Amino acid sequence: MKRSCLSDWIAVALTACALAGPASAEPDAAKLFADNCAECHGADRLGRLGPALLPENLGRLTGARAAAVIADGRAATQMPGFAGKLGSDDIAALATYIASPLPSVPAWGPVEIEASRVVYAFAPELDRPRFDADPMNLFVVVEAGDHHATILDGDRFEPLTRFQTRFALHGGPKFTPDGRYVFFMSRDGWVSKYDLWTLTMLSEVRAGINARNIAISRDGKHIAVANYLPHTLVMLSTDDLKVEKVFEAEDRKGNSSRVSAVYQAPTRNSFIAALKDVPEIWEIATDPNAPPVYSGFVHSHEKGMIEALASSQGLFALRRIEVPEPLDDFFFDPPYRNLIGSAREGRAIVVNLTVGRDIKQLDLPSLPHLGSGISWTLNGRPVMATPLLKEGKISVLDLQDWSLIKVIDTPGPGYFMRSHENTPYAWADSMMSAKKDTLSIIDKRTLEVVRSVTPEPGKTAAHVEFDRDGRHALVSIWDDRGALVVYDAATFVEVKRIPMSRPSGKYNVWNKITFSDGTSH
Ligand code: DHE
Repeated sequence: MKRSCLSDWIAVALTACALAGPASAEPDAAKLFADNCAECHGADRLGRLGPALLPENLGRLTGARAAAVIADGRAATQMPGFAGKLGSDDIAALATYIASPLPSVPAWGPVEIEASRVVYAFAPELDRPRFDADPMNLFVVVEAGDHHATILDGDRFEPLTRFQTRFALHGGPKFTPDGRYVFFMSRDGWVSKYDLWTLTMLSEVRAGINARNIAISRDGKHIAVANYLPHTLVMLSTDDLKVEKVFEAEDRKGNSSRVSAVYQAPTRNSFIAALKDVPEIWEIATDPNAPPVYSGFVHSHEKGMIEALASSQGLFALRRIEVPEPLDDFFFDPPYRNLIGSAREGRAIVVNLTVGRDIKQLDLPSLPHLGSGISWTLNGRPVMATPLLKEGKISVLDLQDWSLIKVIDTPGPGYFMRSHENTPYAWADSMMSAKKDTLSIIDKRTLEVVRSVTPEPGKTAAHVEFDRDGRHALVSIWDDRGALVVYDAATFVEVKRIPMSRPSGKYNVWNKITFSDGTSH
């Protein structure tokens, strides 16, 4: 009986199979990952030799783009192509798998951060650099194409060295106040300390799983790391990258949040961070004798009243400022008295840091990219200009009454703006448009576009940085076979072209450590 039942079942199953045609099993993406990817990218997808493969870290590298990298590999990296080994269904399944979020965010606290430390070298005591170029006029150039950085002599425009970085550096590297050390951050949360005087990588720690940006304190002793994953703001010692404190990013009711960005406010001796998912900004004292404001008052929107703040004073004392809505990125006025932050749908919110509350809401024509704002003085009044991310426009705002002075038209939406105290011009790109190859040069006195330059027709031109005295503007041709193009900042004539692999940002030591008005801070 038993046997006949079983044979009946087999017969039914075989018939069903025959009717359905050949079996078409779904690829087992988890197994494919374990067999082919885990060795380099980690069984947990958090990265090992290769980068983390998480949606937060991959950014726009998803879908067909991710499948193409899996199939063909990545030039100039250790990522091989899998097209010869895996079929297109397997590759598509892997692309989908790495774009799916992890079921839970793994712990990444002080223990994990400390365990990640890599020490390559110790910095020797030196009076001067081991080269004869001006250490104050060096450029650090991030080459995103093959994940390298070049250190460039800013007088001769000759590379001093070029070295491999962590995968996908993002945001501005930050310099110690003496200009000797520079800190890089990768989207995977690695913070790397590099000695510019000996041209040596010193040490690295992984401060998060997906990081946003870093800031350095006024005294150069502390680094703050803003993380998306996990929801933390991490304080590291710049000396040896040891963990000093990990703040869980949550509002006073305990709602957890990503950290949008963190910057140094030098005149306040503090870090200011915006939280992405809750309407709060934080001020964190980097002065062991933090001023009384930290035990002062903060405005509470919820309670509609001024509320006493029960916070301790001293190093890393936290001051919470409630804002009407979460801020994505922000910009300070030159005295660091106010910040202007971008909220949803093109709204910008001005927060006065002295009184600790918002004082103005502005409706800008479309989403402002405030992190790229620059400031200068126009007819005796401080002004700022910021590109808009969705329209070919630049908004110019009066920083005293926050009125919109002018909207300057450019050929298309752009991302970055730059100027320098010693030039009357500001340079802006249109990198997110059909005119991605063209930069607009704006006269800061008349607010008119006076020239445009196209370093290489058809190739994206973006991110400008000036040399120390503002005589040259360096522009990236954002292509795997790109270049850094040096222009005379007065005549707009090309002076030199240095081949590079998708150079993205470039950062001049002097402009950064002096907080030049024309550059990002
Ligand atoms: Fe950036 C800076 C956020 C996408 C290249 N970018 C920054 C900073 C923030 C930020 C908060 C300021 C860091 C600092 O200076 O400390 N960037 C974001 C985003 O939210 C966004 C839109 C989405 C994301 O994927 O993170 C984003 N950024 C990009 C890119 O797609 C760019 C063009 C290419 C890339 O490398 O990823 C890009 N971002 C840059 C660069 C800077 C930057 C080159 C440094 C600018 C500077 O001059 O300081």
